[in-house]
Amino acid sequence: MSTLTPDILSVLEKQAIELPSWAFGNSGTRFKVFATPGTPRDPFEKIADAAQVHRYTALAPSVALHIPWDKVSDYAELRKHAEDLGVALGTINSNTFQDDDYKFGALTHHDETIRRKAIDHHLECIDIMDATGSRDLKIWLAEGSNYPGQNDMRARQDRLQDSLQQIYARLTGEQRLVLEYKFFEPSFYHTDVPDWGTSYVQVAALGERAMVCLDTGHHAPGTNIEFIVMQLLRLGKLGSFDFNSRFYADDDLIVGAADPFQLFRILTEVIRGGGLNSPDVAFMLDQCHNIEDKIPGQIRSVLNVQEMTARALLVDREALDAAQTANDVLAANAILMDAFYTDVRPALAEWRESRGLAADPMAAYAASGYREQIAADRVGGTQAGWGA
Ligand code: LRH
Ligand code: MN
Ligand code: MN
Repeated sequence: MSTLTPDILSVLEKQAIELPSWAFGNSGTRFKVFATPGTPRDPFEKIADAAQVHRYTALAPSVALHIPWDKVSDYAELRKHAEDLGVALGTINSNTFQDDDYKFGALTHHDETIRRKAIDHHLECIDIMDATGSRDLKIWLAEGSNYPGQNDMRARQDRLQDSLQQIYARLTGEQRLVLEYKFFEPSFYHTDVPDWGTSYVQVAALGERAMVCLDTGHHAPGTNIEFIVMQLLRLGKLGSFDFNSRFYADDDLIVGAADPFQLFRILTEVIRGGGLNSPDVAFMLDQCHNIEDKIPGQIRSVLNVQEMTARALLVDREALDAAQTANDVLAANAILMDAFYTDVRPALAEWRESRGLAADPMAAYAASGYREQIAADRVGGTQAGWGA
């Protein structure tokens, strides 16, 4: 355990990463959805699979739900099922992107009947939060336009604010609203919440319990995401992350797979801004496993976040401050790179064992027989929701 000090390990011990229920369903592209044997057939089975990830990593104590993908008749029963398996129900994600009525907008729609329906969907999500004990309502809007002149962009911002105010007013106690931005897709010309600035403007006008959600896959290529992280933390408005990684667009690949260095840089800013293990900043995954097995895909993902967090915790802050103050460009850069290039995997494996966990969670899961069991037990597993 040479590289990781007791101080660093005690920070790592508190790390919690929320899993998305939809990562356990079959998903794919618009070209093909490949089925995986053993795919869950309902939300109860998705939660059972998520609990496996927590069992082998101690990193994933909660599961986010997507409504209506995870609609059940009794949310108290679902909550009890989760708790019996050692996990909690987390963020509730609304969904206004798969209903014909929302073709031209939902919370921004000029037709008051449709806008009302979209607001009511969010109020129903908050009812669900009351039953599940969830704190956060996460809103991502697929709204926008494809052609210049198609819509009055400004009027849509005004209607969005009005809709969000009605939703925000229904929150009680510790509940929060987090608004996720995405620069394009499914709309291609304009998106109503395309960037962190728009999300910030919209949530700042609501109040303290409204925050921004940063999905790492939702930026133009080359965007300095860690700068956005820094700024939102500085403003006290970074509510949550949707972690994933991408090569080209919103690929939803395993976090840290495409660009581990970017993940390291993001986590370095999270630590710098006091966002690590802070109750204000929820760490979530938002991923799909199109061709790989889902449970190991999620295990790999949370381990990637843990590894890059450990490396970011190794940054010698004092030395870095001194180098920055001295305008020693190369020394400052070298201090960061020293931490990034430190292989923490052996130390983490040793630490896991010392806590009664398997040194290699991937291997332990593979040897457990769970995969074979669910493949035999479950027939006709569900799609995650995309195109469903
Ligand atoms: C949109 C998004 C959003 C949805 C999820 C399934 O691209 O990132 O968070 O809820 O994907
Ligand atoms: Mn997302
Ligand atoms: Mn996305």
